[in-house]
Amino acid sequence: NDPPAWWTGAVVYQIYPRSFQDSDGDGVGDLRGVLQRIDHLVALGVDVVWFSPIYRSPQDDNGYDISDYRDVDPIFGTLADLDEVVAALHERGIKVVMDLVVNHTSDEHPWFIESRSSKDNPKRDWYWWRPPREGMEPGSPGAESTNWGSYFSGPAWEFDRATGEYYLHLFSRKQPDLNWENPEVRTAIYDMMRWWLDRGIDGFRMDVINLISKTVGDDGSLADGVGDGLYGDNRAHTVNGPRLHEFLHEMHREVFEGRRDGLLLVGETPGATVEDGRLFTDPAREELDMVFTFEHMHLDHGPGGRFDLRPLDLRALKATMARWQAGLFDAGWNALYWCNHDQPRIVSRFGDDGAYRRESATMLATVLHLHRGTPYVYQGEELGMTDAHFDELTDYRDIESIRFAAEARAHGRLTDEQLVEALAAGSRDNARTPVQWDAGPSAGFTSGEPWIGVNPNHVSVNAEAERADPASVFHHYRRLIRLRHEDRVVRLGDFALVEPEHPHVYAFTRSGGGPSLFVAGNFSGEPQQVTVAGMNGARAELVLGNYADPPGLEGAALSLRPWEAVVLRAA
Ligand code: TEU
Repeated sequence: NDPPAWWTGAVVYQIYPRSFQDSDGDGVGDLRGVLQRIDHLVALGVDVVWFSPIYRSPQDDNGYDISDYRDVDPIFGTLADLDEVVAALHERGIKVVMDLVVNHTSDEHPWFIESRSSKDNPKRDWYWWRPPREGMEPGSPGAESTNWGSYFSGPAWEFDRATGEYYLHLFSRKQPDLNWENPEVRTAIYDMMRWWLDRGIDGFRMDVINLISKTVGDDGSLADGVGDGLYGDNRAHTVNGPRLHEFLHEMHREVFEGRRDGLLLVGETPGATVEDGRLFTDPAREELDMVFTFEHMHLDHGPGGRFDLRPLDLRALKATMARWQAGLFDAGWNALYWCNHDQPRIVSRFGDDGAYRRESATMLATVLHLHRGTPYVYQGEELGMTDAHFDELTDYRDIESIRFAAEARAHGRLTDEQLVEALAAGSRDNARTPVQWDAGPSAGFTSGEPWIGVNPNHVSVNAEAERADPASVFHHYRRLIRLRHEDRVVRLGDFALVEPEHPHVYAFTRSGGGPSLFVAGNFSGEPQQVTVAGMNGARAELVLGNYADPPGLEGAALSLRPWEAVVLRAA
């Protein structure tokens, strides 16, 4: 990037509005609640806010099922409220990125209501409709036109009795997939995107954007996935489909041409490899600025995926992150994250949310934020918020978790006890408990009955307490963000792992464009040793640590306490 794009030195904060701050006592967060908390964002020092969807929606998948792209859902407020929030953030130099969910709509979107009304409706081909498989009883298991499974359990096809055909939904049955092969669909989406840019927003986070191109035969046929079981797999046929880059480049031309500067375009790309990442983010290709990879978020998945978490092998994490650092170094850019609304809280997942919550949360933050890329902070991550640790199935709200539990019970795969354990480790609801603002009732999130349980540890883990404690997770994130703003090496320096085979220490250097940095994080509750590289350890300056006193440094030999993080700068 020459000169480097503005987002190479930016930090993005993700707000999941329904769990951020409630202003009207209905127990669900809303836009006027965001206005109450802008000082928190300013104190943290973030440059961009990304809002998870606030559009009109039946809320089947908490807003990722949109029924009107050009209106705000009443539970979040009004378009006027949104304009006020955007203006308030812009006044403070904070950009606003909206969530773009265009792989699918809600089944209550007028487009789908028309499409399903009859086989010859002009919008029939705006979605994926297919007759039952030859010779199969309509509506019976296996009659679907492919064996594709939904990401939310069960088949990816729903039988529509009125017209005797199935429609495709990679997610819930209330989220029918749009047919991007149809130019009318693409035109309608580009119109909507321009409408949002005209309202002054600063970019988009594009939901599962690499699923929009499906592999279709000349005769319109879709092929079975290669996974086993009745509803085998859809990833083989819906990830990075044949026209994906064509569509993204067309979108870039139709929507962003001539208004590109100052925007942030980040794609959510499950299943993308580093090579895909280069194709998406090489500026010369005019597609996206950066993408969220999932590779590092699947390293602790057993065969059962997110509900079958295993201990993390740190060497695998280091290798994956280093591959993405190297792969996008000379062309493209990394989005850096541990947390979002779909992932368990990182301090519970890769750290220690008990005795060493503060140390492990700040260590994890230091390691991530010192990589080359744009860091994303998910609401509450800056407080070291932990998983929910729910102990009842009725505590859960997320459709993915609820359907997983229903399927697992229906097939007797897991006992209820095993199910509670699986969800407690892997459910997306771990990230969706209300932000913990203070030690008061409902953690200051709502004066009403919260839509989902508030974590009882809010009495000690909360923004008010952390703002008052200079050693808190909050202030550590604030220092990391300031360091990125101030130090060009953090922003653009080369990345190189140190002691890649060390099973418990994540160490690396950043160099070029200024004094080199050496970063080390102890991913264990035991003392560890590592050798300082890239500088004379004895003369290095301690830029940032997460213990009150400096680490043990004898020459180049660095001793790390449990979950200790250290950033050294060459003299
Ligand atoms: O997530 C897509 C996605 O990859 C995750 O849902 C993941 O595949 C799933 O949790 C399986 O473990 C995006 C949004 O971030 C998510 O909240 C939506 O539910 C989904 O798309 C559909 O819009």
